[in-house]
Amino acid sequence: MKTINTIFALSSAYGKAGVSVFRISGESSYEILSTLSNGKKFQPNVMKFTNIYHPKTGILLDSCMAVFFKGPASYTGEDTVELYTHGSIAVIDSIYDALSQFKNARLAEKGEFTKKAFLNNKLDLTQVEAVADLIDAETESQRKLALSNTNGNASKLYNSWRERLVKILAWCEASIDFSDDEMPKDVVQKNDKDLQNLITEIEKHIETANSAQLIKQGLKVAIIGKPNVGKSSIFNKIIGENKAIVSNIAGTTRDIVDASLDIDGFKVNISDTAGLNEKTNDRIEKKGIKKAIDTAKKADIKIYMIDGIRSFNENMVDDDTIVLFNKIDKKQVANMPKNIIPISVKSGENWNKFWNIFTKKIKSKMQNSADVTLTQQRYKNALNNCIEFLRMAIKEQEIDLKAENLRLASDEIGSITGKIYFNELLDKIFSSFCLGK
Ligand SMILES: Nc1nc2c(ncn2[C@@H]2O[C@H](COP(=O)(O)OP(=O)(O)O)[C@@H](O)[C@H]2O)c(=O)[nH]1
Ligand SMILES: [Mg+2]
Repeated sequence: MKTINTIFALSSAYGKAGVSVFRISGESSYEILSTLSNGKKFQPNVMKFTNIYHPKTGILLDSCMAVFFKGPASYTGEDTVELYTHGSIAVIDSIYDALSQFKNARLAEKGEFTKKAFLNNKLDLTQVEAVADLIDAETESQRKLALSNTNGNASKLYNSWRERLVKILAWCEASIDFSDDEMPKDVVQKNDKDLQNLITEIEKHIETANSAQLIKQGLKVAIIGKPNVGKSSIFNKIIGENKAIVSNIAGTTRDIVDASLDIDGFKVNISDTAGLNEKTNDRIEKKGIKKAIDTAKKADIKIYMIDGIRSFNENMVDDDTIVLFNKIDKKQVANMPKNIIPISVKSGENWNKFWNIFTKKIKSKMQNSADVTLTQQRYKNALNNCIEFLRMAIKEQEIDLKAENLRLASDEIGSITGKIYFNELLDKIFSSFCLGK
């Protein structure tokens, strides 16, 4: 049986919209477009207005714009058609029905268009994963991070490392075949030095892995302090809605209240916590306090709030803590310590001062997202393995074992871009895609 390799899917979201986009990719895509449009002719890359008719009943389904891309000059590398229809559920359903009539085409699997692009060498795996990240991007920094790798920044870096390794490997293999007199002097020492330099570069690169995690998953901010100081009030003010209950009854906030928001293009996960009330005997409140302490430990930035100097606890403060003295509309404090910002959440006094310090701290935690290429945990694992093999290669005296370790090291880097790939890995990567991409 011949496998059907022409695929189709709705590439935009299913639902009511101005326009919906269908993609068809594979050798039969032009023929399908021609049939749907009653024999109209299409030039590659030229968008044309056309009516679309049902291939069985001949009923007019929609008037739309259509474009044909001749492979390999297309996203997938194959002949591809895109239809820009009216974005109505009825139109979408009718076009799905029309496309299903063709025996030489089938519905695409998740991520299959991008998988074709990978298999046809239009994209490598770092670009494929960046496409998925770009589709998921919610903030400006996530967009920049993903776009940088979509454009091949990770590919360039990892390919250049792999090429360096392959060159050294070539020297090793040459010295297996040739006698010492035929080889340039000091070649082994020079190569070992190059390998050591590469290890240092890779190690430095691995240090940026946390930046990508912070950009993708969001920076964690915890608001902590004694009961009734105004933690829930500032939490609500930061997120711009009344999500946490504010009251003058101590112990009102007992569980963690979380919210995610976009601050100056960065994803920030902020948590309001239960007041740290050492005196309580309430079992539930005690549990809440334990959770508050755990949340503070995991936070990248802490906002520690007080409303009296006497209750100020130095031990709560580290480099990542912003200390706020709240309620200055009620009481002013003379000789406020320098590292404490006086504020009134209620009246808004000094709000801008706090906000500037807060956003500066957020930015200082984030590397420029366009410079980070280590965006996936699997790159980090592969690079750590690569370093192990490089260390073994340097130590190894036997030249053929040295070569073998270099080969393994270069395969680890190759697995990042997909120069060496395994079906399992591909299935895992493409299964996270949406339909039509
Ligand atoms: N005067 C004054 N009262 C405030 C201010 N911020 C919060 N409060 C009040 O302090 C009480 C406790 O606030 P809340 O946000 O629930 O404190 P939390 O227990 O730390 O979460 C409430 O009655 C708030 O209205 C402020 O800046 N000035
Ligand atoms: Mg509270």
